[in-house]
Amino acid sequence: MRTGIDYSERIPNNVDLSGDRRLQRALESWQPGFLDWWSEMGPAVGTKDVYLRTAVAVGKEGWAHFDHVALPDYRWGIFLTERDEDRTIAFGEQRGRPAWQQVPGEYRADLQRLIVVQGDTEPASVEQQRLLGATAPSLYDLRNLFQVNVEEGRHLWAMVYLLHAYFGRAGREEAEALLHRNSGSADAPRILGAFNEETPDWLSFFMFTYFTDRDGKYQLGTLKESAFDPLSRTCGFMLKEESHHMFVGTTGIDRVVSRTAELMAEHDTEEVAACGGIPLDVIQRYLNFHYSVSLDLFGSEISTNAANYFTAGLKGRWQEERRKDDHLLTGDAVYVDVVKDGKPATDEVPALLALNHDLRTEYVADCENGLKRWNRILSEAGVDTRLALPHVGFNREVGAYSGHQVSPDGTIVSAAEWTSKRDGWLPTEIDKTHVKSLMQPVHEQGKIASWIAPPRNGINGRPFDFDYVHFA
Ligand code: BYC
Repeated sequence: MRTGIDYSERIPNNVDLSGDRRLQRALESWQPGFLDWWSEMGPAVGTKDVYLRTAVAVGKEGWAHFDHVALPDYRWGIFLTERDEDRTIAFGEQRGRPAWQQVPGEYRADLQRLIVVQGDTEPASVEQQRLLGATAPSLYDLRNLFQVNVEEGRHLWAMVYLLHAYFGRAGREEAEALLHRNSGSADAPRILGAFNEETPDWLSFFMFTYFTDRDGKYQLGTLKESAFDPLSRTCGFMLKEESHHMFVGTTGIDRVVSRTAELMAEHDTEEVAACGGIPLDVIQRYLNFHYSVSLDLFGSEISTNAANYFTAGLKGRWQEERRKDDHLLTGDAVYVDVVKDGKPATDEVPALLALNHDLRTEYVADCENGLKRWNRILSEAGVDTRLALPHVGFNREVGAYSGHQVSPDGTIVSAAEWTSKRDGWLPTEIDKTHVKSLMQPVHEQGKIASWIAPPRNGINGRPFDFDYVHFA
């Protein structure tokens, strides 16, 4: 297999597309629909060019090339990590057998479903972020928005390739449907809840890229373990790109928190709204919202779907090969969250049924790292207030806590108490209006909006005041 990527091809790829004329033609006939979708749903801001990262190889070193690219010339391609001829299945009933290069008939429907759900999230996030370009706080941030969006578009290509190459006519139909569903649409919404929410401002964008893209990291990590080798290799390469998206979220929230702390010190007040900043309690409410809707993306704590996917070898656990057990889990039991007698409690259940809970637990521990960072920034600035993750049961619509009203500290409260306290816990209309009022574009090189600190470093060794974007 070639590892370098040839950009003179209509669809750059490292899967020898030209060796399969039928598949190549099928994907070429999907391409115009994708380009129409991008021009209708991609970033709504006219640019001459943007300083973007493009994948040029899939190896460990030097896989990316940075340059100014005119968006009409941007090329989305199909890139899988290199094939390991000796790869064996790491878990489930077929553990130890060679990884599958084709889809076994009995798992066709389940694998297709997993790929469609994964594929559906990618264009959804681009749709959600469509209007953000008009209010970017700096050229650096605008460039990052474009980077995230073009790569989400590429991740759609990744799933569409699998659907076309391995799932026949049904796969081609699903690939079409991926372009027809739309985030927030009443008639044809995206599949998972969080992807139908709005991302109307940059604080939401940073929260989304911190919390929701991080679900992506964990879900892709489990699909990378899949016995279906092309899916595993596709997700392996997507994960490389994904880490920049989470970096945008992590450092974006760093910079908002820093600026808020700076304004608090300068004006000796927590009420920084009047000084053009975002108060810490507003940041906390945005965090509560994005974390809780992202937790819903893990499905129910107890899930026969997840058990079946695991036993069949379709979807593993986070870092499956590092786990010290039999990778079958038939005799194991674990504790999961339940609600008992009106209180959050735990119950012992077969480990196989608790795999969504297992993955969510890994995710929650990872999310805590962000909180540590942001609280360190506050502490170093001499601010006593701390940000915190709300309880996992807070504001949930999927799983054990759905149907219960849980406060951020984990107490189950009455519907009346929830309603009376909700405005202290989730973003209010006043919060959103204030944040929106701050969203004034800053398009001057080296300048930044009032509500956010500049980044410590630029992209690819460039300074913050680099000309990341040229406008049309
Ligand atoms: N919304 O056994 P259950 C990313 C459905 S993000 C709506 O509880 P299961 C990205 C479920 O489909 C990562 N429906 O859960 C981030 C099932 O329906 P059926 C995306 C939901 O199946 C940022 C029923 O409820 N990738 O990459 O174990 C930017 C019972 O299901 C929801 C994946 O999610 C929900 N939240 O797990 C860009 C990986 N939750 O089948 C990109 C692929 C559950 O009975 N997907 N349901 O009709 C999966 O592994 C699983 O489908 C889920 C659900 C983890 C989502």
